[in-house]
Amino acid sequence: MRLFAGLFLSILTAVASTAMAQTRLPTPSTEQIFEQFDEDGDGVIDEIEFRVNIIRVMGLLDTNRNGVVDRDEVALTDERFAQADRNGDGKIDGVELIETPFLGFQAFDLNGDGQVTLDEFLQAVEQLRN
Ligand SMILES: [Ca+2]
Ligand SMILES: [Ca+2]
Ligand SMILES: [Ca+2]
Repeated sequence: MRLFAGLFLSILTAVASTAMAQTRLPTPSTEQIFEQFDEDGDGVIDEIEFRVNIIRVMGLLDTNRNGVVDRDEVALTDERFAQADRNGDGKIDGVELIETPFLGFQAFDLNGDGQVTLDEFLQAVEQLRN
């Protein structure tokens, strides 16, 4: 479970810094990140909202603005990076990021009903941190 924690925490940090810029709160909680993902504010994250935010986060990680996450743009071991970089071209593109097992929608929608609740989000993040 620890394999993608580095990538996920990079993403949380990236989302968090966006939230901080908007709200000036010192350290966004997981609940605040959930609210950031819940675009329409209906209290659940659907798959579209999830993907939109993962792609948005990818834009934040992509510091040299070449449209993909390069090896030096994310804190991952070689082994972890290789698992995310499925076609082995040394870059993580949007499709690869969305399909990364630990970052995919299915990893968060624990009961498989097509919506991620705050409880599910908190549980999934907790699992990533263990
Ligand atoms: Ca929503
Ligand atoms: Ca790739
Ligand atoms: Ca669910």
